[in-house]
Amino acid sequence: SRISVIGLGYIGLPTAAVFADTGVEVVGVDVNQKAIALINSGKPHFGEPNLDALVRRVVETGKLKATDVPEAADAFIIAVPTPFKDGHVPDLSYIEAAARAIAPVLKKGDLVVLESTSPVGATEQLSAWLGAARTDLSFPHEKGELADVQVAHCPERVLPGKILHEVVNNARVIGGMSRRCAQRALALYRIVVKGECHVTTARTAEMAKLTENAFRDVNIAFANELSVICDKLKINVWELIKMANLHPRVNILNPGPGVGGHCIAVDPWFIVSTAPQEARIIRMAREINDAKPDFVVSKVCERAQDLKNPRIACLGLSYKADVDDLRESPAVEIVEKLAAENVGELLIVEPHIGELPKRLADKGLTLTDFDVAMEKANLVVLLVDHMVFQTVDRDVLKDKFVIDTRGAW
Ligand code: SAJ
Repeated sequence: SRISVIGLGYIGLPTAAVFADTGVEVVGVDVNQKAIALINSGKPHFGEPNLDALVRRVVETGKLKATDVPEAADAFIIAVPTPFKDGHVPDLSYIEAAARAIAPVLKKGDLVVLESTSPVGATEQLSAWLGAARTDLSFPHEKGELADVQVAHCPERVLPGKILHEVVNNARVIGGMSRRCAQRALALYRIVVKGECHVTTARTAEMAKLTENAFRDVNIAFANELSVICDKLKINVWELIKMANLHPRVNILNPGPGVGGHCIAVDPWFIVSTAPQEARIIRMAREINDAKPDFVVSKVCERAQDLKNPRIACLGLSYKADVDDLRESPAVEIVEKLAAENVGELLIVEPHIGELPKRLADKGLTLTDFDVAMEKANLVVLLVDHMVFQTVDRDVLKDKFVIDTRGAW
């Protein structure tokens, strides 16, 4: 059998490679020509532990190839972005484009699985788009007739940094448009998944994924709210949380500079947009976490005012430790705002990237080497708890003001 993965990003590429590694023939489809060329030369176009070796292997054995033109397959896995538009409304245009792209090569009995995190109802919408696109092509009298392809939703749940382990070992929720669709998808995932697989409806699977990320967001918001309260009351929030967590039924997460990444900072809005009256804690958690970067900016500005010539080392730009992903990163937002406030010289350190994103480079900012930054800085702001920062010799920090937004030091 032949599998096609539509969208070769953080989820699609590892998924395609893991399937290909079992000996299945996999065709990866993407619109990004640069990514296609890199993958076909055996290299991933982003950093993820152990992905380099795997992609090289499956490209060399000919089991994985990348292209921009969809080809016939027995199963299609759609792993395209689902961002939101203004007003936090989900943008399903990439799913619609994927449906249109594969419609001409779909044949009766094919399986189409949506992996992208999606608002409730998106799988039904995908099914309708596929039906419309397919009837437009050759069977105008069958408008809306979908029974000949099987559609399911199996949301990805992998943690960046541990993708290859989690793609195989995590439990999966598999929601079908019908029972038969779910069973077909189950058989597909069984090829690679060692974790438990639970079969349900597409709507439940959609909501399950959103619920997981909203749960984490609400819990991080609780920690972030505590950090702001503790700042006001002059209490060390890290010590406080450590004490509270000694209770057998309390498990508070870590406060930080805000919540980033393309999942937790986005997905809860998909619940809010479908149930705006009812989703109250979920909306509030988003607002609390989104307000945290401004809180950090005001703390840095306050500190900088005490310095004659503020030279501020900003350590880390990625959305969390030990990844190179800057999407929705609170650290990027903080640095951008500090630059706009003109607080002083900014020394930006991010060992995981080679160049600054355009929005920062356009402000005249540049990347600085860690040692150079430490030599110059009189104020150090730790934004990301990368291992390389956690393990620095604390001596380099003496005689400097330190703002540790992660509690790593
Ligand atoms: N964060 C904190 N405090 C914490 C934990 C996290 O401030 O105690 C911050 C991180 O620094 C980061 C953000 O939250 O900015 C999110 O990081 P994360 O490690 O919690 O999660 P992601 O976004 O990398 O991956 C999540 C995972 N979901 C859950 O753990 C419920 C992953 O399993 C999902 O597959 C992924 O979202 C996704 O793709 O949806």
